Parts: sequence; structure tokens; C-alpha cells
Amino acid sequence: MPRDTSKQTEPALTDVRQSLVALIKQADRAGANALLDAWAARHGYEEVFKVLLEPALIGIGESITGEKHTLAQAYVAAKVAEDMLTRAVNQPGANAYAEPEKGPVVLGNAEGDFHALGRRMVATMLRSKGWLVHDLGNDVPPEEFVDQALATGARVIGVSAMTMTTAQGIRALRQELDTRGLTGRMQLAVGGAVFLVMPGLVEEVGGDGTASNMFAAPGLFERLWQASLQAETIHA
Ligand code: B12
Repeated sequence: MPRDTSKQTEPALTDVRQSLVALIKQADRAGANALLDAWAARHGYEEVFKVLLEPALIGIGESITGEKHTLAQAYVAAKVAEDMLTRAVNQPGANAYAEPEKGPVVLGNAEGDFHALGRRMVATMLRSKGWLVHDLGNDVPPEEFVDQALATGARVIGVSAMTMTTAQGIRALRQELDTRGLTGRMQLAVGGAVFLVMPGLVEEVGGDGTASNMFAAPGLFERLWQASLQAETIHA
């Protein structure tokens, strides 16, 4: 007789999170992936990122300073998240927009910054909402951001920075935009964990706006795109 799976109890979220962190600590990438796949099958990929992966990464990051986790474990966690991102993107129907209908925009990590994961997640989310995204990768110098934005016709530049030092480097990009007379016409979106914990940092580095996670990023880019159009009308 077939088993009645409907009566199987769902494991508590805290238990699943603990198991995930334990697998990451043991560098068991395959085990962590299997756990996440099983969760995704029941709740969808969006939930995997929201309730499991992002909290796990933030927790691991916080405890690096307390020496509860090592940088190597952070690296494994990031690899597991990247595996998941690749699978989420390759899901049937994930790329609903064959032809992007918004943008273009450029995105990259600030100069000296190699925390690729958040940027890749933002790019994936924007593309899934119809934006044409030119992803410039890690460690992008300020001039290259502006050159690429001009070459592609982008009205929004998105910069991801995870450390205090690399976030402060965004000031040079702000200056580059202002010096080239692009203030307002080219909007500067900034993001990354450091902006969430440092109130006022967005304004300090000259950002035009931020979003706390990939789910909020499309709304921000839409708002900044409109602000760019408006700035052009005013100066026309
Ligand atoms: C994984 C990780 C690494 C990995 C990165 C691997 C990879 N391929 O990405 C490795 C091991 C390489 C690494 C290296 C280092 N790291 Co590190 N790392 C982390 C960790 C644990 C998680 C980062 C992450 O992937 N988070 C998950 C993603 C999904 O979140 P996110 O990046 O914040 O992105 C989301 C939002 O912020 C937003 N977002 C992100 N970008 C953007 C951009 C825009 C425009 C918008 C709108 C939104 C947006 O949307 C994203 C998706 O929802 C963090 C801890 C933390 N609290 O975040 C430390 C952390 C960022 N690292 C830190 C440090 C110090 C380092 C090193 C200097 C360590 C060293 N001594 O060498 C190096 C620096 C390397 C460099 N120059 O970039 C510190 C930074 C401290 C600080 N505030 O200055 C942290 C906070 C850890 C800590 N508590 O000390 N790291």
C-alpha cells in the first residue's frame, strides 16, 4: 500500500537551519545542497534564500568575528548558496523574460570587493523581473562603471560592497559621475550588508538609494530609473 505522505510532519525551521549550519561547518557541500533541494521542493526557491540561506550566511558572518566560524566555512556557505542560485536560475520558467523590457543597467562589486554572491543574486532577481543587466563582476574601478554605463545607455549603476573599506571607495565613483556632469541623469544604487548595519552610509558615500535584499532591488531600480528620466526632463 502506498504511504500517506500528507501526514508526514514538517521539520521545525530552527532544526533545518541548525542542520544547514552543521553541514556547512563540516564542509559537506553535497549534504547542504540536498537539504536545500528538499526544502525548495516543498516551499520554492525564493523561500530557500529568504528563510534559510541568507540567515545562515549572516549568522556565519557574525560569528567569524567571535571565532565560532572560520573564513573557510564562510567560503563553503557562499559556494552552497551559489550552487542553489545556479539551480534556481535554471528552473523551468525562471527566466520568464526572453527579451528584457527594462533597462539597461550596469551592476558590479566596488573596487577591491570580491563578495560576488549578493551581486549575483541581485542580478538574477532583476533579470527575472525583465531588466537587461550588464554584470561587470568583482573589483570594478569607478571609471569602468561610468564608461560601461555610458557605452550601454544605462541610467542606473548598481554597486555592491560588503566591507567598510570597499563601501568607502564608492565615493570615488560618486565623484566620477559628478565630474563628468552625470549627476541625476545617472543614478547610483548601492547595497551590501555593510549598508544595513551602518545608518547614513548610503548618503555618506553619495548613493542615490539602497535596497536591503534582492527582493527589494527591482523596486529600487524602477524608482531610480524614473528619477533619472525626471532629472533629464528638468535639465532639458
Ligand atoms: C561569504 C563571505 C566571504 C566570502 C565571499 C565569497 C563569495 N563568492 O561571495 C570570502 C571568504 C571570499 C570572504 C572574504 C572576505 N571577507 Co567576507 N564575508 C562573507 C559573509 C559570511 C557572507 C557574505 C554573503 O555572501 N552574504 C549573503 C549575501 C546574499 O548577502 P549580501 O551580500 O549582503 O547581499 C544581499 C543584500 O545586501 C543586497 N545587496 C547586495 N549587493 C547589492 C547591491 C545593490 C545595488 C543593491 C540594491 C542591493 C544589494 O541584496 C543581496 C541579496 O539579497 C559576510 C558576513 C555578512 N554579514 O554578510 C562576510 C563579511 C562581509 N566579510 C568580511 C571580511 C572582513 C572579509 C575579508 C576582508 C576577510 C579577510 N580577512 O580576508 C575578505 C575580503 C575579500 C574582499 N576584498 O572582498 C566582513 C566585513 C566587515 C566589514 N563590515 O568591513 C564580514 C561582514 C564578516 C565579518 N563579520 O567580519 N567573505
